[in-house]
Amino acid sequence: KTAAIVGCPFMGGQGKPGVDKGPIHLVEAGLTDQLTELGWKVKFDGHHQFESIDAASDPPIGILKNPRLVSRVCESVSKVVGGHAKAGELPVTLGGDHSLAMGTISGTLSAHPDACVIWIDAHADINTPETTDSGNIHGMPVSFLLGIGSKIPEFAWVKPLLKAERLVYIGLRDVDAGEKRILRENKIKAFSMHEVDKYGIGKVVEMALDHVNPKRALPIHLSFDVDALDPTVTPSTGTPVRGGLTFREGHYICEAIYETGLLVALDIMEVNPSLADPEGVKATVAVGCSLARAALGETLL
Ligand code: DIR
Ligand code: MN
Ligand code: MN
Ligand code: MN
Repeated sequence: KTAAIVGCPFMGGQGKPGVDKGPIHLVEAGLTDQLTELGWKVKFDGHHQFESIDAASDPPIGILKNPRLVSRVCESVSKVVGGHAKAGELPVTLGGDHSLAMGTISGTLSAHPDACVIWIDAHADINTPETTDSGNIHGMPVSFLLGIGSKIPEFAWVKPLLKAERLVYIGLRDVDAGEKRILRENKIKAFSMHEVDKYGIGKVVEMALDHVNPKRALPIHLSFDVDALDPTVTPSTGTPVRGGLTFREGHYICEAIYETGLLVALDIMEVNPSLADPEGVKATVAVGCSLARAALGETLL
């Protein structure tokens, strides 16, 4: 079994500098060796170098910021992740901002068309060009993958390969009004923090899997935004929201998905080492690594 680390030092999907340093910190904290310890053959050939586009050549489209840059970067990430997946390797993509998931999930679906997506986040990241208030594309990748919202020619490479019934969320607590309407209209299953409180994380993960993967037969792409966890656990992230998952709830999700034996791709996103104090940065990076280890088979006993 081989894991391929795809380091993506990218911040163009949002406005806070530093998130592009997330993957560098995760690797420097020893992630590759940690996964090797777990019995994986780990491939890491350096962080991906993305072409840059100067701001003058990349004016907003509507209010979408850095649209051409985000599109080109995600297209190249899609090819890299798809290539690893087709080679039978497990891509572990390190962000970088969550717009990258447009690329990682496109890549996964190119290799595993029947894959389902489990999206762990405080946010739904499902705004469309019509509903976005911020213009930050990290709040929009899911709508592009589903093919909802107006089509932007610059993103023509993104194929609407994800079906609404193959997507489930856990951890939501900061969902825009337009996003709530999209979730409702498309009957997308979401377990917010309210459901985590009500049922407990064990039951929520079971219900989430029952929804997207009833026979436990489909490949799983796990896209984990570290802001799903409470800001006391992962303070170094761009859009922290109080009332999040505990340390154990976050790790439980990863452990339970590993136990299915169906994981084919993992994203660890939105670690921003420029935010929070040094202890907070260290804690956040350590949690990014331990979530990845849990998803790749680390157990408590
Ligand atoms: C907000 C925030 N819904 C937006 N989204 C974030 O900008 O669309 N996603 N922070 O991670
Ligand atoms: Mn590579
Ligand atoms: Mn996100
Ligand atoms: Mn988020």
